[in-house]
Order: sequence, then C-alpha cells, then structure tokens
Amino acid sequence: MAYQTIVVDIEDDVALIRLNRPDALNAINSKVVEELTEALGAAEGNDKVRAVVLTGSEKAFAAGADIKEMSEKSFVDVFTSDMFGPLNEAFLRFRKPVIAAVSGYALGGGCELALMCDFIIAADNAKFGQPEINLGVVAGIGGTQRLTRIVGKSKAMDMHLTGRFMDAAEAERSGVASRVVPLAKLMPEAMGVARKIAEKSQVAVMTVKEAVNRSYETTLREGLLFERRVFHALFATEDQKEGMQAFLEKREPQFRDK
Ligand code: CO8
Repeated sequence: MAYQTIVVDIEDDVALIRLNRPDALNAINSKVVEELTEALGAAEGNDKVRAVVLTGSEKAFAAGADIKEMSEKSFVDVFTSDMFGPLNEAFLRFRKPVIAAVSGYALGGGCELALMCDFIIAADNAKFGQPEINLGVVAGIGGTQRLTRIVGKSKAMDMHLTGRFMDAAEAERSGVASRVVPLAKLMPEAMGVARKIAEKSQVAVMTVKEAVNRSYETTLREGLLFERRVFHALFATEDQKEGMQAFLEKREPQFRDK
C-alpha cells in the first residue's frame, strides 16, 4: 500500500511506520491521520506484524498538528469532523504493542501521538512539549490527560501553561520515556526491543497491554482483580506450559500463540 505521508516497512515481525512530511517537521495533517489510522488497521489484521515501531525523522518525531491546515477551521469544522478522534480510537483499539521511537521535536499533537503509543524510547536530542498555549488553544488529543497521569499535576501544568520543552533527560526522569539512547542508536534499539517483544507469546503480550491500560480506567481493587483473573486465564494456554517448561529445562521457550 503506497501512502503519501507515512512509510511502512514490515521486517522480522515488526512494522516500522515512519512519519514522512520532512518539509513540515512531520506536522500531523488530516492525511497523516487518515493514513496512520489505515496503517494501524492493516497492521492489526496482518499476522506477519507482532509489534509496531512508530518514528519520525532525526529532527522531528512530529512538530504537532498541522497549524496551516488548522488555522482557518471553524468550531463546526473541527467538531463535526471530530478532528483527531478517529486516530485516538484507532490507538485505543490496537492490540499489538506500539513503541514510539522519538528523536527531535515531539510537540503538541506530536507529543500526544508518542504518548498514545505503549512506551517511548527517546534519542538524546528529543524534545517534548505542549506549546498549544502559544497558539491560543490547548492540547486536544490527550496532552492534558495522558501527560498529567504520567508526570503528575505540577509538571503537567508547567508544561501546558508555559509551553516549555522537556529534554530527553527530563523525559526519562519523569516517566515520559522508558529509556534514552544516543541518537545514532535510536532505531537499532527500538527495532531490537520490538523484535524481542515479537518473540514472546502474543496472547501474553496482548494481555499485558489490556491489564496495564486497565489501570487507567478502574479502581485499584477492580484492577487487581482483573489482573489476577487474566493471570489465571493464561494457564489455559499452551504458551504458559511451554514458557514454564522451558525455564525448568534451561532452554529458550518456543511460543506458538496457543
Ligand atoms: N504545523 C505546520 N507546519 C509546521 C509545524 C506545524 N505544527 N511545525 C513546523 N512546521 C513547518 C514550518 O512552518 C516550516 O515550514 P516552512 O519552511 O514552509 O516555513 C517548517 O516546518 C520548518 O519549521 P521551522 O522553520 O519553524 O523550524 P525551526 O527549526 O526553526 O523550529 C520548531 C522548529 C520549534 C518545532 C517550530 O517549527 C515550531 O515551533 N513548530 C510549531 C510547534 C507547535 O506549536 N506545535 C503544536 C501545534 S498545535 C497542536 O499540535 C494541537 C494538537 C491537538 C489537536 C487536537 C484536535 C482535536
């Protein structure tokens, strides 16, 4: 499938989705939203894809929603098209793991897009920010919600109210990025991590996603019960038998997603 604003490569069980609007620092316009949504749908239905890496360029993961495209829109335009809603839904629905490999700017909708992924591996030149306040608006696709849950109220308020950028070290310290690597190592690291995850039991991997994401939606008690029940449920799989047997036999497990 040929896309105009993204490039998708599938290799070794991993789909690499690269945002590809270099002239606009990968600003997210409606075509990017449409194509990313489509690419996620295709990855979900493709048995050859067991993990996804989403990345941009060295200079910009994505510098936000496309300001040129947005500037003339009315309330009715953005409300009736539910701007960015379908992309958010596509990420919420997507059951395979998605790693954001972030170098350069991840601003506004770009930061929010990275936060929609399951975790972020950042290059040491990464800069995260929610500068919408400088445009007379606020974050619209998760910045006030997802970022706040990760970094807490004080830092989230600081970021959203001042529009300042957070560098890679602060992002790692605050839990935005799970790890930071030198720029030259970003893609090998992200692809290596994705391949490692792809080797695991897909049933267990999808269950991890469901259980961790459930922690955002429920009380601790209900979340713990959900976790215990899915843990119990995995004893119905062959992969549980294989994983534990392989440990006892001191060999690598051969998971079959059964
Ligand atoms: N939209 C459109 N074009 C952009 C964007 C953007 N967000 N960011 C950069 N570009 C373009 C520039 O206009 C420029 O194009 P041209 O060469 O044609 O003038 C090109 O990319 C290169 O940019 P700069 O020359 O500005 O590069 P610098 O290295 O000098 O600066 C920055 C890099 C600091 C990243 C700067 O470009 C910048 O501040 N960009 C805007 C960042 C921003 O404000 N992002 C937030 C946008 S609003 C948003 O994301 C809301 C999301 C929620 C929507 C939800 C709806 C429901």
